[in-house]
Amino acid sequence: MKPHVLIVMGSDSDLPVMDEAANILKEFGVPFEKRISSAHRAPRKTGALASEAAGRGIRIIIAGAGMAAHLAGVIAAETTLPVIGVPIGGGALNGVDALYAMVQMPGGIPVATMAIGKAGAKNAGLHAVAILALTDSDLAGKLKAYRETMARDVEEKDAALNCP
Ligand code: RP5
Repeated sequence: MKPHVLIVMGSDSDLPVMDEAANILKEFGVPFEKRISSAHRAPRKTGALASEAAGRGIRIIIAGAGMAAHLAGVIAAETTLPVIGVPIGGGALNGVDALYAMVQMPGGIPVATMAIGKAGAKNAGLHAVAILALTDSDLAGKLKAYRETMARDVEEKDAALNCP
C-alpha cells in the first residue's frame, strides 16, 4: 500500500527516537515510509522529498532532527502538506536548540512542533493519526479506543493503589 505518512530524519542517529512515531503508525495500521535526509548535508534531496511527497500520495510529513534543526522548516517550505516537527535531544543544548528552531518558525510556514525526544515522536505519530482520522471513521474509532484504554489504565492503577 502507498505510504500516507512520510517520516524524515536528519541522521540515522535519530532513528531510535523516530521509531516511536513509526511504532504508533504501525499500531494504527497507517502505511508510512521512513527516510533519512539532511537539510544541510543533502539539501537538494531534502527539497525533492518534500516537493514530490504530495504527488506520491503522502498526506502528512513528520520531520525529526537535532541541534540547529532546520529540517522540518525546510520541508514545510517545499510543500503545503501538514508538517509535524520532532526536536531531537543531544548536543550541547540537549534538544532545546532543535525545539526553538522548529517551534519558532516565522509566520507563513508552520511546523506543528511536538515535545523533545521520544514523547514528541510518539505524539507526532498520534497527531498524524488524528489528522487522517478526520476523513477516516475506522481510524477515528481506533483513536477513541486508544484513549479509552489509557483512561482505563489510569483507573486500574488508581484502584490498585488503594487496595489493602
Ligand atoms: C542533525 O544533527 C541530525 O538530525 C541529528 O539529530 C544531529 C546529529 O547528527 P549526526 O552527527 O549523529 O549524524 O542534523
